[in-house]
Amino acid sequence: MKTIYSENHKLQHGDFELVADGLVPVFEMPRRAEIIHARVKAVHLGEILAPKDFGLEPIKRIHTAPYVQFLENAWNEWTAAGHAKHALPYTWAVRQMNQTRAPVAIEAKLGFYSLDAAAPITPTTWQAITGSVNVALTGAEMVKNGSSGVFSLCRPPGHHAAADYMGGYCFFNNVAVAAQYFLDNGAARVAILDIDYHHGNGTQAIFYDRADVLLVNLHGDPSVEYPYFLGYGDETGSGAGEGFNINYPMPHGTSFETWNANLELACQNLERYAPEVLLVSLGVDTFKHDPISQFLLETPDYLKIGARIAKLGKPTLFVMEGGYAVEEIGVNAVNVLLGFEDR
Ligand code: OKP
Ligand code: ZN
Repeated sequence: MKTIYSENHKLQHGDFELVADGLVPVFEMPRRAEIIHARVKAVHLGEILAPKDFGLEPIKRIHTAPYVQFLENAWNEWTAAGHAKHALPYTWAVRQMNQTRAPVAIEAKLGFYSLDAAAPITPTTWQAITGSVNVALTGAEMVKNGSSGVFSLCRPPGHHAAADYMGGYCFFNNVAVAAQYFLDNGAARVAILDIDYHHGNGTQAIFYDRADVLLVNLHGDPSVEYPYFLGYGDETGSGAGEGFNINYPMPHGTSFETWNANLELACQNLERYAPEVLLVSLGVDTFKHDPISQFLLETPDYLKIGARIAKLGKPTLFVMEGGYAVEEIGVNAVNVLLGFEDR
């Protein structure tokens, strides 16, 4: 299997994120992708290719123009306003606040275009996030042209980002942009399987009322787990999209046995939908030693996951999402790909 990788991911390196006990060093760090990259090489997974530049048009098929413009200009506006540290939001447009009139001040825009304070904007965030989308799109183009499986080693991740908000380390929704790319290039039925520990709220929000993308999500129960406000089992889609969103929330402490039973149900739903192409939001923060997560999967389990996905028999694009047990992230992520290839 070929891997798409860009060194540009290193241009996203936040200092701090806000957790219950205050500011701590970021979990979503460049070393994550470096370890995965090293593992891809160590097992000779296949050729490693640099991404092509697809420009902003495919991004704007998913994200609103004002949001894209906000991200492009945020750092300049932030420094022009006299700030020097990484930009983080601190005021949000909740419920009865005006959620349609974009504010002018950059400090306000940060809150208007975010769900939390876990997506720091740095001087080089823009290059990193456009690079990450290009990694996803380059993989998508190869799958479109006949590859049976490609690994887009995206960083930063994307599945918490919606059409017009960032959050949870995510800015552009790489997997959603790639899914739309397939639809815009001849596919009529696309499926996304999100196996990251956290619910992919951004991907769900983007496709919720659409029947051309089936989204299946396995994740921590949102009543007790980030992103908290989306990801329940009764969220099944709306309008034309009714039935095309399937959530499998699971409690803290979920074992592989239970998780895998839900993967089986997820795969049966994917088989019924019979997509032309499958995208996998590949997070390995389901690992039992993940520092911010509460499932109990072990390293060999990831081989079995890859093998089950391969059994679906669809051209498959793997898009990297989360995983914060940094030393083990390479073995765990690449095990999914090795399992897919029956190695
Ligand atoms: C991104 B992905 C933990 C705080 C959690 C954000 C988590 C984002 C996860 N103490 N904050 O889905 O892996
Ligand atoms: Zn996650």
